[in-house]
Amino acid sequence: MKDIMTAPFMVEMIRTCTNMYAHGWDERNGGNISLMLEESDVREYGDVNRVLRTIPTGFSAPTLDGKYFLVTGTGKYFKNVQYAPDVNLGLVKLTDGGTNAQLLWGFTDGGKFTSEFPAHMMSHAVRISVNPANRVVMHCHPTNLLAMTYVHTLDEKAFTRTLWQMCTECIVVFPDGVNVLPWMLCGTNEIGEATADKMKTARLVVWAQHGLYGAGVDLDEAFGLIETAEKAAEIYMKIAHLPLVNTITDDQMHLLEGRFGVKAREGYLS
Ligand code: 2HA
Ligand code: ZN
Repeated sequence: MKDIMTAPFMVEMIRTCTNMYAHGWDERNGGNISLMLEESDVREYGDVNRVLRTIPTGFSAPTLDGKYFLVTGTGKYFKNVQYAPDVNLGLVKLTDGGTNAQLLWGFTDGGKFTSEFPAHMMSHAVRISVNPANRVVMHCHPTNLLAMTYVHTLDEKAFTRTLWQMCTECIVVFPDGVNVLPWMLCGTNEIGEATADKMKTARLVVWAQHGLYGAGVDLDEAFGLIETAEKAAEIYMKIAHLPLVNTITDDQMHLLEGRFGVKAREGYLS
């Protein structure tokens, strides 16, 4: 049996939390990540073969029954994950139609998974139905995207088009665009359901005046999506108050679609 601290999924998770903190996206206990794993990913790590505790989830997610998730803990700081992964992270297996989570490793101080677990699990259920390879849901508080939700319309098409216009590669990285939720109370099943609904058509979902959700096939993809959208928002916040002299036109966007083999969200380009 191998030490779980050497597992590639653990190493990547710790590096990602550390990197997100370094980007300033996860102040204090802000942000949370869940990484879906299969039994085949975890079974060679001896530490995960017995149930330490069973934690009710407060929702049901039948399609995720039997899935394993490495997830950040509620109230835990991304800053600290690298120093005490076994306190700040947990490995759980969903059982009983997703209504219970068996803790197999981590949360050694008696803690539990993120308060945003419903939004994560409901989003996973939607994303694997769109793309069976999806494994990651990531939430954070990127500064410029958050700032943008105070000064830009929250209309999804307009929001997406603005981001696409800020950097040439945006339309290539997120041709599906960015969906937007108005301010809602976080940590609830309601925001979880609303987020999951938005995840049907895009891998990025903005929570106005709060932050961002990203989904991807691995930690790199989800991180890269957020990083690219945040870069675009940063440029927007630098130029929004200045006269706009140039932009990327829709004709140029169509050239990018052809060159990179992507298709922009239906109806978003003229
Ligand atoms: O986990 O970011 O949305 C802290 C949060 C809640
Ligand atoms: Zn948050």
